[in-house]
Amino acid sequence: MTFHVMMVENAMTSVQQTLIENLITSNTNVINSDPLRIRNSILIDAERFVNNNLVTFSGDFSVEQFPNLEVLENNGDLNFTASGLFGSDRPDPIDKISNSGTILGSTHFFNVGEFSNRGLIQSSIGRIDVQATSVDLDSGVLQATADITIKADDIRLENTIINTGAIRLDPFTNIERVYPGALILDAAKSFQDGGFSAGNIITATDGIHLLRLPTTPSDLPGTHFISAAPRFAEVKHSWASRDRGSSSLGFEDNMSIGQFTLAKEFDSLFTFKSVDEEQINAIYIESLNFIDQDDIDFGSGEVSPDIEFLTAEEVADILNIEENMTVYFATSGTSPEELENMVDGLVWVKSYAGPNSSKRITLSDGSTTRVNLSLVESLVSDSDADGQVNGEDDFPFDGVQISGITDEGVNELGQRLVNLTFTAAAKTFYSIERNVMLTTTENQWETIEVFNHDSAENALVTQQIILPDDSPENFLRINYNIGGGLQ
Ligand SMILES: [Ca+2]
Ligand SMILES: [Ca+2]
Repeated sequence: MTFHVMMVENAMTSVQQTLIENLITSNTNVINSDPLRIRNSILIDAERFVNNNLVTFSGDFSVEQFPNLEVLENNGDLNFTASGLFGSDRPDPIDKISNSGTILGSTHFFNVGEFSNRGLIQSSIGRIDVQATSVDLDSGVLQATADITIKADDIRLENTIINTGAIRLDPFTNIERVYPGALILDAAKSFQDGGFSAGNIITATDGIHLLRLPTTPSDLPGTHFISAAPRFAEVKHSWASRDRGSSSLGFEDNMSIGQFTLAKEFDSLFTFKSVDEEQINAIYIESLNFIDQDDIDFGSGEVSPDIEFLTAEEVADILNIEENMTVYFATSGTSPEELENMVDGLVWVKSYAGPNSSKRITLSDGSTTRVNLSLVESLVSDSDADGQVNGEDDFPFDGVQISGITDEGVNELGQRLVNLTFTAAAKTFYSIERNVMLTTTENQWETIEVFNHDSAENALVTQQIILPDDSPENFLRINYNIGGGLQ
């Protein structure tokens, strides 16, 4: 006897997941578009494996399950309970891994030619180690409960999130527990971050390291690094940038950073050091901030709106910059003048006015210019030396007022000497310029003397200049760099 069943309205849903005992496939290309829950063993003997749905199994992802894998494309969920050994357990790397879905395991080791992650790769217990020729993390998320190492010829970030280590609430004690994770970055040839608006958020609970300058160095203006330190713990940072002094040149093709936030816990210590003891290094940060860990969401990098930045005294307690390392910054929520005074190795580059660190202001002649944000808002610096600090001065960058000019006669070489007296601002570089006819154009002003007022105080100074020839008329003016420095 035979029954025929006719479905009039097909609205059936499955109520029980199907478990597969053993899965064995063998083909050059294997493409999965079904949910595969594997209970016992999986063997995918393919050169190219594409997962568009769900594959879940126990144990490792290793050469035993994927003996001939050259290309892995994951667009779905790839979950396993133990380690992901992606090419790291065999002599040759896997040619290409591209993930736009989710890869979950306890820990991951990648040894790959071309590695790209637009999805999520997460390790629930251990580290993530990526060794590849090229690493593209555009729109991808990497999350590890321990260290993350990315070592490649070329690294590219854009709209990328990397969470190294974790801070989680312990459900039993209701106390936040920190899982330490150090981030190690090592790009041999190039390291790009997608530019100023790239929106990369990179967090770590056990320090951040850049092991070398790539052979084609660039900068990371669109990347926000957030370093959190556990209670009573020291976290170490090293960075391979060249030390170019307090100059905006330090921010050009030198792996400079858009934002760096240090988030402290009770009695934590942040140490910055050079990559090794043989070299002198630096790190250039546009916006460097010091906060309490409670004021930041560690995973997303979101800062509480009513944040209070640490005082310079508090920063001095948590920051340790070693001998052959200098931390340069352009702007900070903590007073830069006080930071410079209180922490050795911390230097404010007030001459730098980058996208994260500047403000467009109008000068008294109506023209506009971009100026370092902390300098404009400073309640300590008086850049035009008119007696009003910048933060309270409607026009903080007025011209130099010359209060005295005297003819000092002729020297033994027959050159005329002139003394100029003016109020010089602290740590500011001046150029004294001459023109022989006022009707001439701007480019006929010539610099005849440069003068660096290196004192930390504004002061009345007298500078003697030598006129270079016996021109019957001499017009003199004094210019200074807004920002004070040479650049
Ligand atoms: Ca002023
Ligand atoms: Ca003024």
